[in-house]
Amino acid sequence: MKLIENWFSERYSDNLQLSFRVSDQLLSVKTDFQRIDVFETYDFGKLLSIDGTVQLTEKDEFVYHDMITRMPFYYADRVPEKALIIGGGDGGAAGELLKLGLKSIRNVEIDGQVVEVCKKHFPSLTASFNDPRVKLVIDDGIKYVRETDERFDLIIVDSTDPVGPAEDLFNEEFYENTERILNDGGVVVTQSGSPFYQPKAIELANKGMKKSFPYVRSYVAFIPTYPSGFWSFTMAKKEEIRLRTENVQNGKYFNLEIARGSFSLPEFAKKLTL
Ligand code: AG3
Repeated sequence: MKLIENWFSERYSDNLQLSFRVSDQLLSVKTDFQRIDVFETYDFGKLLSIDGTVQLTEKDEFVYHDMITRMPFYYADRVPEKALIIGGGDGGAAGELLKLGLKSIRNVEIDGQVVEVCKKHFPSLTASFNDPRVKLVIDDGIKYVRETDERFDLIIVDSTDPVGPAEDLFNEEFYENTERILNDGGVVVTQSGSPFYQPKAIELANKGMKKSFPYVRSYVAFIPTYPSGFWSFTMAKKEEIRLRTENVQNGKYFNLEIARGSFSLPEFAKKLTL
């Protein structure tokens, strides 16, 4: 008989947390940048946590990865060919971009250990790194966008929350550099947190992007394992944000109604974007 129950909790504040009952802790490692843990949960499959915050679970990663790739893909003026991913060491975003037919994907992850951990525990996501169209670079994304001369049609910022190593991925200098290396008609997108619990993230993304881009909009998705289950992303363009509706491939979450409707924000969230 099992007497002890084990739980992993992401703490939102001193008074609130989301807990997953786990059957096993598969790994815990402290890297130069952060702490990485992998748990086997009962309800969501394997769960990857960084510094105590849920990054992905096997059961609901499809929502996040659909929405951080398909939205910018179909809101780019032309079919994107070349993409830059900042973060995304699990390979999930790169995998979705491969499905969409991207010709070249540069994935710049700061922490090589994230990639190693995910290769072991989430091999179906990291499989994208074996595709010759994907080039994985272990480097600081902030420095990378500052120094590169290459141009991209999509720039996807798949980062942790704006505290710790990812903080500077939400500032004006970073967005200014993304503007410089973004092809005309292209899209920059970032995850921008829970409008309810982390209003600062969506505010920072909107303020920062607006300094360099004339068109900026936030959209939302239902991600049950992230704080509040109501998550935002923010995209920026040099041109008007218009949907390409020809040959749209649905994802497991994304479809045309979602493409249009996910920009509909409740009033409290809309205020954070102004
Ligand atoms: N990166 C964004 C996760 C942010 C979650 N925040 C939190 N749980 N407080 C996801 C990585 C997936 N490629």
